Amino acid sequence: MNDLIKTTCPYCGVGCGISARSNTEHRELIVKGDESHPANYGRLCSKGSALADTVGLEGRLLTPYIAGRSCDWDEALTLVANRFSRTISEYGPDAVAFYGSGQLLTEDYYVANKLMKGFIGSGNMDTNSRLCMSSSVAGHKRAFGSDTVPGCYEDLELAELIIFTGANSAWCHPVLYQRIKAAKLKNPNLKIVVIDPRRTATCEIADLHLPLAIGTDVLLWNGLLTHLIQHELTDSGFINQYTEGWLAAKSLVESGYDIENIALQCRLPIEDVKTFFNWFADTEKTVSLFSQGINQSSSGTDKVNAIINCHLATGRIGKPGIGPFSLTGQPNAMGGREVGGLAHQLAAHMDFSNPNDLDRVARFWESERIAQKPGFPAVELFDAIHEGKIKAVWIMGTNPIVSMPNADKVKAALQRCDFVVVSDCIAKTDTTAVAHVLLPAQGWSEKDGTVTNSERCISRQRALFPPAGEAMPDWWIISQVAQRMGFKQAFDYRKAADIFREHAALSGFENDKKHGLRDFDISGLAMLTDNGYENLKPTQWPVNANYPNGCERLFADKQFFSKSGKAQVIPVSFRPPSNTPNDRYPFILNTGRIRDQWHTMTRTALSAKLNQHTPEPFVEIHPEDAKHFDLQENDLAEIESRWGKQLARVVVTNEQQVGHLFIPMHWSDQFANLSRVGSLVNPVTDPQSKQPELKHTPVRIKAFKPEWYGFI
Ligand SMILES: Nc1nc2c(c(=O)[nH]1)N[C@H]1C(S)=C(S)[C@@H](COP(=O)(O)OP(=O)(O)OC[C@H]3O[C@@H](n4cnc5c(=O)[nH]c(N)nc54)[C@H](O)[C@@H]3O)O[C@H]1N2
Ligand SMILES: Nc1nc2c(c(=O)[nH]1)N[C@H]1C(S)=C(S)[C@@H](COP(=O)(O)OP(=O)(O)OC[C@H]3O[C@@H](n4cnc5c(=O)[nH]c(N)nc54)[C@H](O)[C@@H]3O)O[C@H]1N2
Ligand code: SF4
Ligand SMILES: [Mo]
Repeated sequence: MNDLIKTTCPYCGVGCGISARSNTEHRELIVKGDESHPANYGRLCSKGSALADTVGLEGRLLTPYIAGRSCDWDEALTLVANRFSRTISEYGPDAVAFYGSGQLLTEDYYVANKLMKGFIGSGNMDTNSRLCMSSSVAGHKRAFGSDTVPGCYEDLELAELIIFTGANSAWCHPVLYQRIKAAKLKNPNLKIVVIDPRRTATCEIADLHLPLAIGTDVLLWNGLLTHLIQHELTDSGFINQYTEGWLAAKSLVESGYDIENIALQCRLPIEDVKTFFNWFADTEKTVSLFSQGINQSSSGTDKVNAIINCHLATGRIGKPGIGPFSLTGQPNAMGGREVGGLAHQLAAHMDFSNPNDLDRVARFWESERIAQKPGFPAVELFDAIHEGKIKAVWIMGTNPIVSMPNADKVKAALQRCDFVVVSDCIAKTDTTAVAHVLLPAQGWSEKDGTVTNSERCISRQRALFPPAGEAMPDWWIISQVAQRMGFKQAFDYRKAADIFREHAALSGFENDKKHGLRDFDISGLAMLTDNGYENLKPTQWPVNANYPNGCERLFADKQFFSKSGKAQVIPVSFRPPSNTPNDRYPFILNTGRIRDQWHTMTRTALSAKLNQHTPEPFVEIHPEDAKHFDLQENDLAEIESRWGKQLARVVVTNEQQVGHLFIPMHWSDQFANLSRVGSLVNPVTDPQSKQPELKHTPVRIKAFKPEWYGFI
């Protein structure tokens, strides 16, 4: 075994540190939690612990391919560069697009974004983070003037009330959940509230579970704000000095959000709603954790602001043990926000909405062709491909034929697109199946770079093995194409450290009182030597002259990043989801995750240990509904929406509410036909964030009788 190497887990946004020993000859690996890493202090969950099972060469994409034929790098890169250049010269820059991922490293992501927005000159770079974090991004920008997650993990151990809302952290952020569980054992005063339509594993430590009707979060939080106002429990000193918009928000919630009405519409017992309101009112040290039950909604941005409003109304932000806290999903969801992976962002927390930002980034990149307007967000991007407006697309580190809503349309769009390039580590996925060119990317354990977790902590991922076959780092692949498109100088990177330094320098470029302050500033790392990068310890941004060693908690000084420097209370009113159940589609389909699988299972399915519990797609249904629709446990059921169809095994459980179904997002057509839940999911999006409503689609369900029964 080789010497110990420290790296970071490639799964969830907790961002656990790993200490690994590898045997490069046999591609064997021993992983342990890194005891010195501030995210996990040595802990790992089932997925992190099983990483050694996923690093074999089986199923890997080992060489580039053109139209199913294996080829060398030069031929593939030249073809990609030529086809993109030709499409741009014939149809303009907006006829091409990149679709990236929060599973790319910061360095990869930075280069992809720079090429599309800075040099191709189109805003058409979006990412799977649109499906994941964009409502939080939009909510933070509205409230703080910046996309800031102010708190840190330590706050969870200092809190006396933790609210999990739309977050099943026991399964999705397991090490954070374990930290909270340990904190509760130590501090019996710590109360836990779970707000989730399902009774999830997270409820195991809950003192109160509020199984609200899907999509009604704004009602509940506006109800809380009303309660705080009516009982004079707001912090008027903080509101007057440090916020704007209070009166508008206050007058909006003063009618219609009384507790009886809230309980009725959210379908919650009034006593439980009262308990929640009283606990919040009485507990200064409150952390509100939120994730996809909040973000993936047609009112996702409003849900985020409804939560933040209650924190601003009570001055509960920027203090130890206190704050609204958006959990990031992917290992580098936060890094993607830093580099500007979403189609409306530029880079380094600058975006198209500010002409000064546009000019600044153009000067920094020394580019004369920087895009002038935002590109298409994910759902519209695939629609534009379907309509033939976008004629060449490059997909990197994501599997949209499985993970997008209205996924059959996404598949059809890619099948009819003139030129589809896919960079992946795995040879056979639903998306690689429709690619004209496949580019083999180095995966976790081979690639080198940085990721940023939910608490803004930048950690290194380090190579443990030589690359699989001819796989190359994503940043190298993108830079090589850029160079062949004529942008040699701007993409002449030799190593990941070169890119990191440039990204760090941009974050500090004209980031001052004179030009306007931006929260994301790691200029303190811009001069990092190669050796310094190699040995970089986990560090929380900002890292600059004020915070040379990083900063745990933002907004301690109550300075926000809006024009006035004040936080914004945003008046939000409840809007029900646009597609509601009807006679034809009487159920609401909710979707999400299970403990032992990661997304579309390209990696976790390689581990026998992780696979053993749930071999097939399943649908959870309440016993009453099962009875009414004549479904038994283990039956095969057909679930159908206006958009598509899926087959799944029936699981009858009281954890579901009557009228709701739950199907995990993980299965793809690599496992069986009609396995993708994305086929069913409606493509409705939030008007601000353009994030799709992945947790609310009207569907129907019936027992599936295979046709061949009829023939026997
Ligand atoms: N095991 C595992 N862990 C993962 C992942 C994985 O694939 N597998 N993926 C990672 C990624 S990318 C992400 S984004 C995170 C996601 O982490 P989470 O957001 O915690 O996971 P989800 O299961 O998508 O959804 C959370 C909960 O939202 C609830 N919900 C649905 N609708 C509503 C609603 O209207 N209101 C409220 N309050 N709740 C609602 C659902 O019932 C569900 O239990 O997990 C990360 N961690
Ligand atoms: N119905 C429903 N749909 C959802 C969700 C939901 O809750 N419900 N959640 C949404 C959310 S939050 C997310 S984040 C998405 C996730 O959805 P996806 O991003 O589509 O899912 P993954 O399976 O993680 O896809 C990652 C792909 O990148 C490859 N890969 C891994 N590492 C690398 C690398 O370093 N380089 C390259 N080039 N490729 C790599 C993997 O092999 C895999 O094929 O799904 C979204 N879709
Ligand atoms: S909690 Fe997340 S980051 Fe930590 S080991 Fe598990 S999957 Fe990896
Ligand atoms: Mo995500």
